[in-house]
Amino acid sequence: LTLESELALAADRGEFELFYQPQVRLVDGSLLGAEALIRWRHPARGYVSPGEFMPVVNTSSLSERIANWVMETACRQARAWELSGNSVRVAINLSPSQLDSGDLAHSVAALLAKTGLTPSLLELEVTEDILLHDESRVLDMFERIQQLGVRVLFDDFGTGYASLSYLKKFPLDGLKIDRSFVLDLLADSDDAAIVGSTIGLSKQLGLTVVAEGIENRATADFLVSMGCEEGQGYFFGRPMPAEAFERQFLPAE
Ligand code: G
Ligand code: G
Ligand code: MN
Ligand code: NA
Repeated sequence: LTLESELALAADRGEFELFYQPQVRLVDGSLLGAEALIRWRHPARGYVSPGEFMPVVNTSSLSERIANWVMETACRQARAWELSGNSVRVAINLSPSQLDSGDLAHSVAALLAKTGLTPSLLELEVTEDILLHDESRVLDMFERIQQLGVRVLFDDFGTGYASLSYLKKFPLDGLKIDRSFVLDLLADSDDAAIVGSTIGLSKQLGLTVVAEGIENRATADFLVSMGCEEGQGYFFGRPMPAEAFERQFLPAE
């Protein structure tokens, strides 16, 4: 069996799950939202991480099917949390296929209508590679997505293709500072310079800035001292199943 046909079977059998990692307000650790991250619950191997299978998914005919499943599952979860009185923003990672095939703005609008989710509780994370696609089409699509009230953030900011001029052109609500700049922030003065400048730039442009890869209190404090308000990382919580996320982060009813 090739990995691709194994993945098709896994999809048929419902072996994919979304894990949720908390995103918090750095000053007090209060919950703002969650990033949805796919896992494959393999019957023999246990949880398989997306790094091992998403590259295959993304270049196969399964890509659109799994991307749609991720988007729908995340929206349903966010809506369930909203109905229980918790406004948890849920962020999903877009797959390259979602930019090429069909009209993403239309699918997002349909999904919001179907689930009843408040649009501002949905966030789309896009990597800078998005800009390698047909530019005017992508810009138009994201303008319509943003007009729906859905938030759009650049993921892994600083590691990809974008030049700063795209920050002017692209309809954007925020930037996620890649964890490669954050993990060693306290020891590496180059990282500190890059992170500090990115925070300043974001603020000047009126963008939200979210730091990823925060693994300890001292890093969180340093980010706060540089003016970063939002963050995510193992210090606040690892990606976890929805039920564990609820137990740990949402008040009991
Ligand atoms: O969860 P983890 O750190 O192992 O994720 C590894 C990579 O897989 C990250 O770059 C993340 O953005 C990506 N990834 C996780 N879940 C999804 C998903 O649902 N869709 C897409 N396209 N990528 C995902
Ligand atoms: O590419 P993207 O930013 O979507 O990837 C998210 C990935 O980052 C997830 O696979 C998640 O497991 C990982 N991650 C989240 N927080 C931390 C952290 O504090 N440290 C490290 N090393 N990885 C993290
Ligand atoms: Mn991400
Ligand atoms: Na990242």
